[in-house]
Amino acid sequence: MGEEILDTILIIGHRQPDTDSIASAIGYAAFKNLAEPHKYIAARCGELNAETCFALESFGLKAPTLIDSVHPRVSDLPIARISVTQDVPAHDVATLMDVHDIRNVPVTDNEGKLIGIVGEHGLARAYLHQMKINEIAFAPHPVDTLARILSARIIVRATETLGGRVIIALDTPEITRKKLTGKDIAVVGDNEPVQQALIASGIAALIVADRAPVGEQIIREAEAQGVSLLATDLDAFGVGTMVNLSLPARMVMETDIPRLALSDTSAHAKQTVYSSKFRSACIVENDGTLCGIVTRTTLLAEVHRRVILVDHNEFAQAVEGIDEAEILEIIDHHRLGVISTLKPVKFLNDPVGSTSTIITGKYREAGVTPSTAIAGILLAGILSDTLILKMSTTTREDHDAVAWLAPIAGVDPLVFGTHLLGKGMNLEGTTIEELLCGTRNGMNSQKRR
Ligand SMILES: [Mn+2]
Repeated sequence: MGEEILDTILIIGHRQPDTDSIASAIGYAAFKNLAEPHKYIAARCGELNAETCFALESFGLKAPTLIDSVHPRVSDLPIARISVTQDVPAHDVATLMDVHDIRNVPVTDNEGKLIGIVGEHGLARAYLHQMKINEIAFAPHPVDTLARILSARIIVRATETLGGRVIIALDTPEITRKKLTGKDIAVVGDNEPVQQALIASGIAALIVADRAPVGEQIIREAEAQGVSLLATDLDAFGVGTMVNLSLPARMVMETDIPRLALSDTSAHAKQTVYSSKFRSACIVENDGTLCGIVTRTTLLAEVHRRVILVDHNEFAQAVEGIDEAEILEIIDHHRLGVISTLKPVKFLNDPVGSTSTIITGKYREAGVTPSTAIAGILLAGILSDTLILKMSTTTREDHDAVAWLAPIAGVDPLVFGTHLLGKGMNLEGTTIEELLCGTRNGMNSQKRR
């Protein structure tokens, strides 16, 4: 599933794929990708037979992606790509929730791996616990983050990061000084002697609150002592509140996260989201990297996988989940079956010997020469379906297509075709006459689509 990316369109043949259905899927995906690179993915909904394996190997091609269903998946949903890294202050997480009108924000480590989720409940609970702590502390953050949260000016920047207890200087300078260490942050008002005493005691930072003026002398002393100096209009209580709201996301997140993979079906996503207390789920890659989040709102979107069907036009032969998919095109050479589609569809049905013949026609009409490998696999598709141009269904177009493809593929159609059919029937050593006359066991019973 790794190569499947968002917004891709699958080109897929019938169940129990034969060489024509694999060849036409590969050939048409390559053709469509000429105009829109990587948008089309050749797919199959069954195991390859020996003949097809031989054809792919002959031209160095990979088997198309195996798809078990085309039910809508998580990767088809409109995923919200909002997240924060673990050190982002809760204050910013709350702002993000408010701005984007979301209730949960995924949290990642610095490598982008999912480690938690901050929800409204988690925030509320973290702060209920916080109320019991009688000391306010500021988890290490950049000085700029503190300044932003407090709407403060940085007057002296002594370090880049701050983290420590936050003490509001209510006591006399002597008592306050005893409480402080070199990591701490003190909050003070319009009281220059206290400001001076605090700076002299060698704290990490001084916040002058409540619009108090900051004198020249104080600035010089802060610079000399290596104490960061900030000034804010907030009062001491406001500073305390905002510092409290600056707990890093990792301290307020919850870790029992409902997880989904991009390849999960949207039905499974619904189940996960509705049964989760978060009413959402995080989407992660195999290595734990966060892709995004799905919520109940996300799930309201009606999504369909987009597919192009080749070499069949009946429900019974189509991949599982086709009734939920959006069929964009059908290219086929069989009699009409009964498939109904959600929307109008490009339908190309031409009673030629193989779907690969029709795909070859697409290249020729566009004046595009396929690569050696694509020419080879299309040739294999035609030779397989027409039993080397001998089936009663063989048309002029099939002959033309073979004559055009063979030199590009660099093979002799008769020699290659004999090998190919031989592989399919496990008839190594059979002569071409035997093959074509169908004198060997099982030949005529093999159904050719
Ligand atoms: Mn066919």
